[in-house]
Amino acid sequence: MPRKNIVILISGRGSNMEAIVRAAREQDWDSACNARIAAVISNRPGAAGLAIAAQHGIATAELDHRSFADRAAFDAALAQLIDGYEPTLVVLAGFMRVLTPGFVMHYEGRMVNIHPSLLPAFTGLHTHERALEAGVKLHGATVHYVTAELDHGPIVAQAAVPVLPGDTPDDLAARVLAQEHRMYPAAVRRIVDGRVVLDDGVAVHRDGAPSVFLGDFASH
Ligand code: NHR
Ligand code: GAR
Repeated sequence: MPRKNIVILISGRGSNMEAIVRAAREQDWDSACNARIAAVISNRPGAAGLAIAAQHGIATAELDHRSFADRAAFDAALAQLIDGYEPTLVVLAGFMRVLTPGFVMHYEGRMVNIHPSLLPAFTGLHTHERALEAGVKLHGATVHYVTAELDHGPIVAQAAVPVLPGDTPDDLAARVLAQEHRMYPAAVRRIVDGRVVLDDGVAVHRDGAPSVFLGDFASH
């Protein structure tokens, strides 16, 4: 069977990408599920995550969205770059550009994102700040398939954390991020293993594998 290639798209720090790369190495995805991280691509030149990926010996590429006339032109070039790696799965990890419907359709059922909220609450940007303003007591992150409608695709897994009195957006973001780093590698592996299937717009875990991740609630 041909090797399953995972292509990760980032825009910045790349800590979720790094968590996936580390899990792939520690769990030997190469032998365990015939999968490898084929490339890490950033739309922002010099993104910190690119250096991390390179240190792990992974192919990297930069595609600056500012050098393209419009979103469609950027997305066409991005798809060409990605398809050079013959991806089984495209993973958005802190990727900050909205993707056009044509691009999304091309990767339908084989592209996932991690969004820093418990969807369907708080789609879009500045989620931690908005969660604090809304006074929610639970917050978290969601792994979902990417569809044309922003942050609305089928939900693969969710991680919940408590919101604590006095939290700043940064405090909350850090608590959520720790759970993202547990959840995203596990979710990607399950998808690559074929253990997640889409049934009428709902992601179903075939072996009952956990799709819920909980932060530390012990003291709250
Ligand atoms: N594209 C589609 N079609 N559907 C989704 O669900 C997508 C997507 C592209 C990215 C990630 C998403 C998130 O998890 C994601 C999901 C960027 C923006 C945004 O408004 C919104 C949501 C997400 C990512 N970006 C600005 C833009 O004009 C730029 C902001 C910036 O550069 O800082 O593209 O939250
Ligand atoms: C993560 O919290 C991710 O959920 C969020 O940005 C952070 C990226 O961190 N994604 C979005 O906000 C997408 N709009 P990372 O680059 O260290 O993985």
